[in-house]
Amino acid sequence: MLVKITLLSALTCAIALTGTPAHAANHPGIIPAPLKMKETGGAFTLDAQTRILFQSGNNDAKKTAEFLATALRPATGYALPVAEETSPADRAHAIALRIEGDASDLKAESYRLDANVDNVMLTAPAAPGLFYGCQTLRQLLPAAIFSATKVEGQTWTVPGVSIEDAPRFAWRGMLLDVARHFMPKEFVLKFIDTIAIQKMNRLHLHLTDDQGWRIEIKKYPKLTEVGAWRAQTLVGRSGKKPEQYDGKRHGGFYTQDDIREMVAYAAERHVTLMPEVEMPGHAQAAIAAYPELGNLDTPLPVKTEWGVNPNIFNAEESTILFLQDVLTEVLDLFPSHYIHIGGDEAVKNQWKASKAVQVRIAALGLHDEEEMQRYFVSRMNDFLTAKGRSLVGWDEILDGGLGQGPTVMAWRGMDKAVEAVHGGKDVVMAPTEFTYLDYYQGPKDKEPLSIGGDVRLDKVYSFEPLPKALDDAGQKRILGAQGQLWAEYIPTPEHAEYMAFPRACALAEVVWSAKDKRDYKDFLERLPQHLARLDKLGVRYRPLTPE
Ligand code: TNX
Repeated sequence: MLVKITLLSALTCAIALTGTPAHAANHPGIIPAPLKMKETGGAFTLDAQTRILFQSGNNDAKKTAEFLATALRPATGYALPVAEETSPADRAHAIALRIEGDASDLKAESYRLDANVDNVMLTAPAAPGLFYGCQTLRQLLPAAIFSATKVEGQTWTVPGVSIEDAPRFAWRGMLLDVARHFMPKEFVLKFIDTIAIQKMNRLHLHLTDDQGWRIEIKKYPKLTEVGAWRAQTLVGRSGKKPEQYDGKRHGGFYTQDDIREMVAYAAERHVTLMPEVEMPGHAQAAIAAYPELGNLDTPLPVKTEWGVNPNIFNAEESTILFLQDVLTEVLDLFPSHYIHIGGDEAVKNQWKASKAVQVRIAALGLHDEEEMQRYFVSRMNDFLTAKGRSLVGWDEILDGGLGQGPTVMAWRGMDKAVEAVHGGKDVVMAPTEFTYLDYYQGPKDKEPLSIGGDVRLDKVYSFEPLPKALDDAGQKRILGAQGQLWAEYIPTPEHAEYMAFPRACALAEVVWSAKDKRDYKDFLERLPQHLARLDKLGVRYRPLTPE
């Protein structure tokens, strides 16, 4: 019996071994692909004696060493003490972290990693780079290192490598729409963790929309008492008649303490949380809470269906001041230099029909409703600039002729990015065609209901963020790119992960890896190893399908 079992396991083992292509086992599947990587032979083995050293007197190195130890302890079960390096001799059988070199611009995020039989050396000019070096080190270990509980019988080897790495773009982001469907704080933390593993550094939180207001504002409590809850939600696709609703109250919001916790958690992972407070459109939840912010005499409920919406903020001075009060609290919570004020899809019919708005347009000496929106945005721009922050808006803020200063998020196409740069603005690329991760990622009849479109993994991977129409100086104004997880048809965290991954893995490589390092075939060979990591993290990604 014993013999039989042994034979059987030997057989299973052999099948498992031959099932893995030889090169995959020793070709570390790092995502995003590093700038330069040389396999140098041999391997470092992490064991019960391994120490994590930080450069003497350097607090950034110490903090990063502690992050690394915390990341490596659960799966290994080792103590991995963090200690100050007193002499180079300490490095024997250790992982040693040092901060040195030129930290200007993108170099602050660069790092160098050398692993050999004796030790692992991680050096970077600044804390972010050192952190990314740690992320690469985690990926060089077996995928089981991402397990939350102790893994028995695993040898923790790091292949001998010499890696030099740095990002291509400074803005490597994801947008999470928590307004259409509220996502619990715990999920947001997990999402931050997952994108940080891929060296992404921005999470754009879409906090307010027609269907929900998700951030506590102390001065205006009804924004969440009323605005965070909708009576029910449309079932199925928008526009399908007869409309059907689920009859279930939906909502939720983050308290200011929740926000502080998320911001701090993200900061430890070198992720900046950028808040978005939408104006003047996508405002119905706020108007439901405070009807005086709207254009109609009749009260409005928090919206229960999807789509572009005529109910926008009015243009009164009191409304502008209300929103500046909101931003004051938002600025206290979010240290992000960039603050997003939306600006998209503001249908102007109510402004056209409103006597009060027309009076205001005339009094301000403006020509039309587009100029009114420009005025609205420029008031927010002045406000944010005075506070040392910078306004970001969707590319509609270009309509009506806004001056220099704000940063434009180009979603309606590459042309919008070119127009913005020619108008003297910095741009974050977010085109629907490549970065809308709420769009279908496979054949429509095989995928869960989604808003539409078709943005498959290869499409995301093929995205080139620098528009050809720009010269070198113009291309420097492209800060980077981000993926959009609009959540009309994403009701749960599980579904959000299904839509985000693996497409966000492809996007991470688009924004981090050098253009000449991008190779879709090679990415697909590395991807299964990365998905094995996501498995250990409990990320419910969309499995790869042969298509
Ligand atoms: C357009 S992108 C929107 C969002 C929707 C999204 C759905 C943008 C600035 N506005 O409000 O959620 O399409 O794909």
